[in-house]
Amino acid sequence: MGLYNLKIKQQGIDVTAPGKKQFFGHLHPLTLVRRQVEEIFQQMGFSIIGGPEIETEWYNFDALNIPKDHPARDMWDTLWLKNKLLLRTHTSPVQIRYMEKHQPPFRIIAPGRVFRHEATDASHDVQFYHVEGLMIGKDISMANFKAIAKEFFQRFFNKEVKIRMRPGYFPFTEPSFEMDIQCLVCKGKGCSTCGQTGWIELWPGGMVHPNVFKAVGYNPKFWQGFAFCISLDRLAMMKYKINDIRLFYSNDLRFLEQF
Ligand code: 2NM
Repeated sequence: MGLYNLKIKQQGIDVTAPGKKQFFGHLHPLTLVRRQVEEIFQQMGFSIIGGPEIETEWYNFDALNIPKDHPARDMWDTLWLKNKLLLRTHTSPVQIRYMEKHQPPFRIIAPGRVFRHEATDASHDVQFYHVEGLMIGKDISMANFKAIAKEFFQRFFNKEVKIRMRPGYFPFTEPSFEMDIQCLVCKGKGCSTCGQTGWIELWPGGMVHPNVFKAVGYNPKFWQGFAFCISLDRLAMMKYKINDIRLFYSNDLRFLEQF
C-alpha cells in the first residue's frame, strides 16, 4: 500500500472540506460586444460573413469606386505588404467578395479586424474592428436603413437613443451620410468622450454607388441598397464607458478582469 492510500486509510476523507477554488478567464469586451451585435443583426435577418485580412488593391479600393491616384485613397492610411498586397483598411472587401458570388436580395454583416497606418491616441489605434453591413433588394431605401439603425441601437443599449443624420462623403456610397447618436456618457451635455459636442459619430453609411454594383456584375438599374460601417471599438467604449481605445489591445489584466 502506497503512502497516500495509507494516509487515507488512517485519516479518512473529509467530504465536507471546501473544494479548490477555480479561476475562470474573462471574455474580452470586444468579443462580448461582437457577439451581442451579431445576435441583434441575426434577429433582424442578417447573415454573418467573413473574409481575408490580407487583401489586394482591387478588393480594398478599385471595386469600391476608389480610383488609383485619387485623393480619396488618402482617407485610408494603408499598411502595405510585399507584392502590392495590403492589410485591409475596412471589411468592405468581404462584401465585394460576397456580391461576386451571390445574387440579391440579401442582408449581411461583415465583422472583422481592420488596419490603419496612423499615430495612436485615445480614439485611434493601428488595428480595430469594423462591422460593415449591406442590404440589397429591388426597393431598399434610406428609410429601411433608418429603421434598422433605430432598432439596432434600441436593442444594443436597451433604451431609446437619440439619433441624427448629416450628409457625408464616401466614394462607394451616393448619397453618403454620417449618423450620430447622442452621447450616452454625458447625455448630450458635452464631455471628453464626445469631444464636448454631445454627439458621437457612430455610423457612417449610404446608398451603394452604381459603380460598385458594376464592379461586381450587378445591374444598378435592377438593384439598390444601403451599406454602413460600425466601429465595434467605439460601440464597446460607449457601452462600458471606456475612454481609451488602446486599453482593448494592451492586455492589461487589471482592465480585462472587469468584464
Ligand atoms: C463605410 C461607410 C459606408 C461600405 C460600402 C460597402 C460596399 F461593399 F457595399 F460597397 N461596404 N461597406 C461602407 C459604407 C463602408 O465605411 C466608412
